[in-house]
Amino acid sequence: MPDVLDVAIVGAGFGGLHAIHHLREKGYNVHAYDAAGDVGGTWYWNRYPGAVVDIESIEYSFSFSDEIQQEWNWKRRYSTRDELMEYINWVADKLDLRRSITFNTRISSAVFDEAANLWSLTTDKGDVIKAHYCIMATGFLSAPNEPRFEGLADFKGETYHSAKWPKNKVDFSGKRVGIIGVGSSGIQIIPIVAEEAKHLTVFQRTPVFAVPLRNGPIDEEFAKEVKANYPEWRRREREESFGGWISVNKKPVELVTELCLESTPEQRRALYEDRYKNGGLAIYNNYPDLYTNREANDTLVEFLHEKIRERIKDPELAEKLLPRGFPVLAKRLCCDTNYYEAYNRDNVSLVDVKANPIERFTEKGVVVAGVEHELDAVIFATGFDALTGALSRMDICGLGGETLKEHWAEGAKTTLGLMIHNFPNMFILGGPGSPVPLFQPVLLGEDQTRWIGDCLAYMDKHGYARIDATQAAEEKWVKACTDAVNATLFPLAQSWYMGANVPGKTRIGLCYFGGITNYWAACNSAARNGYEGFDLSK
Ligand code: NA7
Repeated sequence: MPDVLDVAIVGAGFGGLHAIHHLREKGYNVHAYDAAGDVGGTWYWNRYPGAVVDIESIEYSFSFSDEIQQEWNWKRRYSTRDELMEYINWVADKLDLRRSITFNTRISSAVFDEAANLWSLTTDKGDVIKAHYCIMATGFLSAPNEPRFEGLADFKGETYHSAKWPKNKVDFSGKRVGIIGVGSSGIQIIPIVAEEAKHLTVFQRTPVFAVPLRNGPIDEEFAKEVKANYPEWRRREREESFGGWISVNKKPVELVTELCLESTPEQRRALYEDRYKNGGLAIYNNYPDLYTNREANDTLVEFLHEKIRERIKDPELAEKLLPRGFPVLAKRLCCDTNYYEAYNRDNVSLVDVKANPIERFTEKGVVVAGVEHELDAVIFATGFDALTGALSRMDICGLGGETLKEHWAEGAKTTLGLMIHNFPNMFILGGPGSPVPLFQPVLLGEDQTRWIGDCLAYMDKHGYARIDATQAAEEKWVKACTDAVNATLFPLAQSWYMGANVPGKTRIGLCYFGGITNYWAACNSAARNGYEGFDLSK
């Protein structure tokens, strides 16, 4: 390896792997670092029982190589974590990516050397890596959220976090298990652990909207058809979709342009049933006013309440599981396999920790409302310090000694979700200010990397050594993000999209909610105009 890399990449998940390949192909000297023992990013760590992706396999996959798209055959309609890991490993081998990655190595700090225009990255082993550019492919759902519960250290039972699950199978049989958290991870874990544990106690703060995933073996005819038309599918995912996926009931669907409030109840019902029949995230492909108008949104709330009630035998319990008081889709929709049905079992009970938050842990269990729930094991499915956590937990220091923590003290700020003012030559994939939570992250990562690759080529061509987002451009982008989110119903929910799930985190629209087309129009226009909004210097 050279003394100074062209590009250091932090992270070897989907984004980092594609970045290695793309930039290597462009002739750059690239090396990536990952704290994990292997490729996979967040999928490497999220080994919890039931882990599965909520976007159809045929869409949640790399698009940059037709050879890869054609050669790989998906087994499941939605890939389990294990199948995704097989795929990611296969891609890494096929493209010989591992020679450009150092595993088991966490980057603990990154400091910009202003005189030399170089990033110095220090690893947890004390090694220092120097690079002209640095790409943070650190993932938007990778830094676990681990709430500090009083007395947790006294608890004598086992503890697990969904995002740091052990490699060996955990055996819950005969045990009294508690689970805190009913987001996507919790609702995937619950039905499986319920079958194994002696008793499962679910500590629920906010009930979620969950719809059936309807997973199963992939329909091979459908997969063949998509493969035969991949360029058009990918184009439409990128240009004519809500979230980067277009498959609904095995057909590529158009964006809905009619408004909910201008449709008849019968038309609405037909659309909702159609999306529900597909399962998974198809519901996002819906009336546009569901995202902006509470009255419209309520029609879908009502529809989903009805569907949830049908799945739970005890009507009183069903009421406790119904999400209320915030718009549907404003928090990430959850996709489940037998989640609500798990509550029909005798060995599953629900404890509301909204009205009465968890008081403390004891040696034996968890105390809520003065009642001690004795447990042998507790699963924390408490999510992530999303979008910012992976970066703000690293010591990153830019121009004039400013740290990223200082820069983001009042909330994350970026330009186009790609760069941060005062942190030159550092790019982010799927970071705050990007559309990542609302757009298929694999495709977004590919496209952002292409933008970065083009930018590096431009810098080389013109002899520039430093690129930094201007303060004005950053303020403009933060305003664009704020205006876009405020035009929607998203701020009405306490979600990780808004930074509301981590105590003490600034509540701000953490991503760009203005739509993928507008996002790329802004990024491409900046590039076309000689990287307008960025200071380039020699
Ligand atoms: P989520 O969706 O953020 O869910 C975390 C869950 O943990 C959620 O139910 C939280 O309740 C709950 N939580 C967090 N802290 C506490 C405390 N202190 N007490 C009780 N309950 C708590 O994370 P996931 O890992 O499930 O999913 C993240 C994304 O991964 C998902 O959106 C998909 O995109 C894939 P809350 O809702 O905050 O009241």
